[in-house]
Amino acid sequence: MKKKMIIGSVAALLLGGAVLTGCGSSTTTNSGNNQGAAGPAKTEDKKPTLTMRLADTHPPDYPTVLGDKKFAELVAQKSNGRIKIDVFPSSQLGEEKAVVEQVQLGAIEFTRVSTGVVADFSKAMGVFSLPYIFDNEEHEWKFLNSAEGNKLLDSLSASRFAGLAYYDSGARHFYSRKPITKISDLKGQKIRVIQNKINIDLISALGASATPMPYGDVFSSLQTGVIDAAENNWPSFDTSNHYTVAKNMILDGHQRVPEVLMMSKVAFDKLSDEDKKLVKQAAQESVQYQRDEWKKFEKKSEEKIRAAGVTITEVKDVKPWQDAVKPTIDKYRAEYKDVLDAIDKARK
Ligand code: GTR
Repeated sequence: MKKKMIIGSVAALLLGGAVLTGCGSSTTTNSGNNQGAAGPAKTEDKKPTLTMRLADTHPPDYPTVLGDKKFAELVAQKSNGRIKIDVFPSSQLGEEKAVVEQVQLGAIEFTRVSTGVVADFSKAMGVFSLPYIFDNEEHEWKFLNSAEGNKLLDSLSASRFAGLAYYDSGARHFYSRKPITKISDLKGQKIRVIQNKINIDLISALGASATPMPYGDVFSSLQTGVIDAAENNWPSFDTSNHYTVAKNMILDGHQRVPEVLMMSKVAFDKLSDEDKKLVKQAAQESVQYQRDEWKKFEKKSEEKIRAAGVTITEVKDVKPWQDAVKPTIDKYRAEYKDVLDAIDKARK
């Protein structure tokens, strides 16, 4: 009886072993982990063996956060639930600059952030803060999707980040507590900008004074008059509630500063080659979804802000604006020559 049981157990063990071996060989993308090996089981049935965090400053329904969530979903799917990415919206993990520092150290694995913020960490990313380098969305994305655009994304590794994908962020416009219907109205105004030296030069070129500060401090600073003005795209102007205190906007579109989805290089280097590919691919596949959500949200934000009675001045001719900020371009032209040439090339 006893002997029979032992034989039975050995047979079960062998059988189990055979099943496991079979599974292992069919899941080479699983980095030797047998989870997710049993065919098309549901992602949520699997226990993750790697959980990472992704920080975003925007609220849960904002198009960048929707992109982040799509990315996390794709990573879970592609890894059969083995890799889990928890998205933390609404600056839960801190203001952007502090988060980027944490990402650089590997304490936070991912962030979606403006390339305007990253410019303070990677000089190459500063190019996107230069004014009027893109004519429109099409021109911008033609460059971002080009070999040169991808090279720029890869260059983040020199600053200890792994650049995964660009996300859309539309165009940025000025808005103020004071009337602004022409360039000269900006003279003398204290304007909040994302901290980087190009932004500071840009504001000086307009005869105004730049006040860099974290995004989360802008609302109260506008409300109390610590600053007169700020600048951003429609969705941020909307969700930050800045439009309730800065009721004048001018559609000058001085910058198109793409967002970037990036990973800590410390965390990236710990992944197997297959997982590195999987993560990069998931990020790239989330881009179209983010861009579609961006378009819808941008339209809704514009409608909401117009309906709220904000005074909005259209800019029919951007030439005088381009002329006014030309000193900024001139100052940085040599530094960014190659990439500016590639951006010009993408126009044709
Ligand atoms: C937004 C961007 C944020 C943040 C913000 C800012 O457009 O999506 O990541 O950088 O601008 O002005 O600080």
